[in-house]
Amino acid sequence: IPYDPYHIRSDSNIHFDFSCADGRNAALATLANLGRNSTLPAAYAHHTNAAASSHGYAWIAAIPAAVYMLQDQEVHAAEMERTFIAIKPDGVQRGLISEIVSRFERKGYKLVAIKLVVPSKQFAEKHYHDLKERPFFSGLCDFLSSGPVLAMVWEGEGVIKYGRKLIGATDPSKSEPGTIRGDLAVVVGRNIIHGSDGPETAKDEIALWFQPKELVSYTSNEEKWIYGVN
Ligand code: IDP
Ligand code: MG
Repeated sequence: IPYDPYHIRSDSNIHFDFSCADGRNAALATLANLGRNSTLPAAYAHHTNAAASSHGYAWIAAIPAAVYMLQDQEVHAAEMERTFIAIKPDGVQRGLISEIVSRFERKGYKLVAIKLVVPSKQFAEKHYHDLKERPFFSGLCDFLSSGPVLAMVWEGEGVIKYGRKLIGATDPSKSEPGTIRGDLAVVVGRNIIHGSDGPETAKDEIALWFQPKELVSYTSNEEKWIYGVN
């Protein structure tokens, strides 16, 4: 399976890979087999309950709900995106890890990878390759590699764009109050946090900082309360 950070991976330690259409088909096939002579549409119907118990298969009554849950999860997983967020050495040294992590958590995003690393300067140059023509490039890379960085991947609907909103403008003197930089930083050279600025950079940065197996796909208990349409 090619690496794609936008998809829940099938090699994770959870039981179902809801993003995979094959997974659903396999589940439906299994349900059809379990229902023996009953057709699949009958398994969907809410009132299989009576039919099921008259054949001594009361447990089949649980199947329709399971089918609906599978479908919901699958639709949902298709809309999920992931972004790379890093707390830079200034944020780590200032003890702002829990403050920053909690803002993403409380919003309703899901943490799918996290590690504390001291990147080399060469690695920092790769991360900031877009900025290599800028006068501050070398100093910026020196700084990023000067100490521990908390590297994370967060997942959620619209997390790339809204993650940038939570972070605030690049220059903290212009960041709105209420944003991470607006509330917790003062100058552009020490703006404490990095966030991917679009789908392509998110994909590249996640691949640069994390191995695919470090991304953990799981269903959070809260998801059914964070997402939904009425
Ligand atoms: P971003 O972090 O908001 O995406 P970028 O323009 O991608 O902003 O710049 C990357 C990082 O480079 C910034 O977060 C900041 O640490 C640093 N930086 C940007 N502009 C300046 C500058 O004018 N002087 C010094 N450092 C800068
Ligand atoms: Mg940037």
